Amino acid sequence: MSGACLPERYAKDCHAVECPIGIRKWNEMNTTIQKIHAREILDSRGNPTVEVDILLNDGTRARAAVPTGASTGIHEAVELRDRDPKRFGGKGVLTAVANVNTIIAPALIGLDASEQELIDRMMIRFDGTSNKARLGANAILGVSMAVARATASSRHMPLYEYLSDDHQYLLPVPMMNVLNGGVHAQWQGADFQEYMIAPFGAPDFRTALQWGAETYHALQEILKKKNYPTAIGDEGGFAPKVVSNEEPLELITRAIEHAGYRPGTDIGISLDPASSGFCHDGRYELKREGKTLLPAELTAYYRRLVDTYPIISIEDGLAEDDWAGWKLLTKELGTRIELIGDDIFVTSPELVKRGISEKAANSVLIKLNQIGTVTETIATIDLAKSAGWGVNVSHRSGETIDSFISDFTVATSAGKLKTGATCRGERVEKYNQLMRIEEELGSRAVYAGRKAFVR
Ligand code: 2PG
Ligand code: MG
Repeated sequence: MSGACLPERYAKDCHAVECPIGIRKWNEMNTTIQKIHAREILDSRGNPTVEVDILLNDGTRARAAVPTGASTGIHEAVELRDRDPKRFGGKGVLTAVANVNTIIAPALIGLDASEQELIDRMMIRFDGTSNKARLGANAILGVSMAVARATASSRHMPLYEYLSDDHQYLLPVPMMNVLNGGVHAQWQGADFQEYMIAPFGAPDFRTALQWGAETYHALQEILKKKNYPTAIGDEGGFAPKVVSNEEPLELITRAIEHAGYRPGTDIGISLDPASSGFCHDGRYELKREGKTLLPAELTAYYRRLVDTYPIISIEDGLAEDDWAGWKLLTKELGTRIELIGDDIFVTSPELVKRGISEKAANSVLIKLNQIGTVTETIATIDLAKSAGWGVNVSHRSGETIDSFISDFTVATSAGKLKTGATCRGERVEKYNQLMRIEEELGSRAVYAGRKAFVR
């Protein structure tokens, strides 16, 4: 593992001290970490999550907050919860907070925050487990993101610029989840969790967002006319009790047209059935339709949807451990649309490597908290890109107003960001941050558009 000692270039006039794993620390740089403090805050569902503050030598202060999922993959890095039934139904994160304040902070104070990889590797080493179960991915990620943001700020750089290797900036296609189902709508509506619109035909990000917001409002009108309630789900999309999993596709296609755009040319549709949530013993139960399907039957079901509607990608069409099903799906539809692995890959380089060699998908979903550090997340993105796979950065269904992923998506030129509907402050803030970035970049901003999709 790299990072056993600080690089030679730091061997200057600094005061060296020994930290628990033998890494020398330096106390006289602008970006030297002076203080790290974590606390428990609430996410957009009212559940606890971790927030981390950091103070550098030059007085720079930065903050980062960790998102939390609901349809979490079983192979994700561990989100440490207190399991104390007397607090937040067991969902408190005081243990993760204490791990930052009493284990991670004392070890990192005195280190240079600009050594992101070294710091991330150190935390992985302190944790010592393969899935961050000891310190918690929520504890580690909070520090990892805060360290990056603080360094950017100390250097008077926007975060997207600091995180970028090549200083080429791609503004992502916003993947807007306008209709919520599955666990995000308490299983009251569609079995499929997410129906997203992707305005890839727009000339720039700002216009894409406008098209998406207009389509969202057109959908609201269509739902009202059908006497469907327009209450929203966890990610800001509407959560009507539709009659089938296909009905939302009809409604959304109509909404795109009503808003004045061409389905499939201006705006495409993306699905995240999140099928691990309705897979039992290798069979997929579509309760809305009273059907139980085998992987091959579900694949045929998707094929018909792809033939009928302007679908450009399907995420988690099959369940997290159904590798055989994934391979079949990729064989059947992989030349036509993006097949994005979320629960099956959980942003892990090892699992993505397996996916590439077994041709089990052609695209990956990227969530920082599934793996737990900024460094590992970037490694997974690089790996996917080197195989010609699509890359999709994603929020979690439980979010905060932290817009780290907006800068992160631009910096890594991922090309797509899914972060909910144009509704709910914690979702809209991420889109607004992208508009600010696009404005700041001016002519250096390139909108990813249709090319962001590998198929
Ligand atoms: C997903 C995510 C985000 P959750 O399945 O892709 O939309 O949901 O954060 O609940 O895992
Ligand atoms: Mg998903």
